[in-house]
Amino acid sequence: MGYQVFTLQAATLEEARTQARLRYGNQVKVSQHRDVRSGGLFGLFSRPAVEITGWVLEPETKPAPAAAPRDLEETKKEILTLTAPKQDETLREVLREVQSLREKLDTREASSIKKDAHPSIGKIRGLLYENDFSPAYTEKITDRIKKEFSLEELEDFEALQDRVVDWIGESVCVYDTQEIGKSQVYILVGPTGVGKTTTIAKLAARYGVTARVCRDVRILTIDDFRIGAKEQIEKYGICMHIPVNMVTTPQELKKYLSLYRDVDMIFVDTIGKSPRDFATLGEMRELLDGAFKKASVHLALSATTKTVDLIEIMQQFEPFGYESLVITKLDETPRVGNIISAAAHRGKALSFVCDGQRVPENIRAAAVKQLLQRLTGFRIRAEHIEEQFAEKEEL
Ligand SMILES: Nc1nc2c(ncn2[C@@H]2O[C@H](COP(=O)(O)OP(=O)(O)OP(=O)(O)O)[C@@H](O)[C@H]2O)c(=O)[nH]1
Ligand SMILES: [Mg+2]
Repeated sequence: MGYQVFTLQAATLEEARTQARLRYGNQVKVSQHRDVRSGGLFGLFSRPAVEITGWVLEPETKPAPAAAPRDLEETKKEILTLTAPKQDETLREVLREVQSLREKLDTREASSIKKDAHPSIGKIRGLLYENDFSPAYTEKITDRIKKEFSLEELEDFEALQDRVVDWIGESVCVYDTQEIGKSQVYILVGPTGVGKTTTIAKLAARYGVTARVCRDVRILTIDDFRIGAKEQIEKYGICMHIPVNMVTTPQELKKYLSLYRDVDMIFVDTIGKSPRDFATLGEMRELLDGAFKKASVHLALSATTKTVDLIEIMQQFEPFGYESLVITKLDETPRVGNIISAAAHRGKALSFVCDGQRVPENIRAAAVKQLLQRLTGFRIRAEHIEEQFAEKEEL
């Protein structure tokens, strides 16, 4: 931006300013003025006048006129033309990706639906149901089949069911019964009538009478609630020559634990109460607390109990901190799916299974292969199972 300097004369200062404004615009600046004489000839007949000198900003170079709407449109088009191929390519790529994902999902869904409806899976579901496995356990197995087996592989039902039997076996956790001999006190808790007293008698005999190396054992019972309970366990004690004592208070329990401190093992039979009877459970827990430091607690469950009830019982007895499950009355049912499902659901290990009323015979350490052999409808390959789930010999 520049300046234009001007000089002009007029009769008066005011007139000179007006002329300047008229000629150069309102922005005109007058920097100085002086009195002069104007007109005349050789200095004669001249009139007094005023001369002003000033400056004015030179008009700016006008900006280019705004692009006409048409021009703008054209520019836009030009830009779009320049970038469009790139955008198109990216978009096409994204669309291709989406399409391929959708196809994959469709194929997977279709394959999952096809697998779900596959007769082999239907048959496995039927077999699991027949064996009393819980719906949740069955779902886990079928989900795993769908994940690990192709549609073609599902055609080979024998191979499929062999794998399922292996999976069932793998889901069973066996308690190391060698642990039992390590703690001096063995406490068996559980709901009413499941066979706690009978099992305590069987275990006392197993460790104190029939073992290769017999231990010095005692039986304590805290069941003074049920009529005949004391007599029942005393009878077993007399037959097996194992002393039986009844305790009703924590002090009494302490007294016996102190009295029997040199004894190898003390088996404690507990009161059979419904797991819903929290008050009694609480009292019993208090009573047992004195023994807990050197005791291991185990939960007796009947194989004839429904899966949901088994799970609830396991939950209710959790405050006792039981280490394993003792399954009784296995002789009363051919099905083991409920036990396997419930134990797997709560992540509990099985220590012993009882399959009859006879003391001391009807008890053995839990073994995966024995449970699998009880599965009905499945092809059980004895040799393979023996190999796959070989348990160590105990005692
Ligand atoms: N068939 C079968 N019966 C059993 C087994 N274990 C125990 N019984 C029977 O189940 C019934 C109850 O057994 P108990 O040992 O008294 O059961 P409990 O859990 O001590 O019962 P409460 O003390 O009343 O809670 C008895 O008739 C036992 O002979 C078993 O493994 N199989
Ligand atoms: Mg009892």
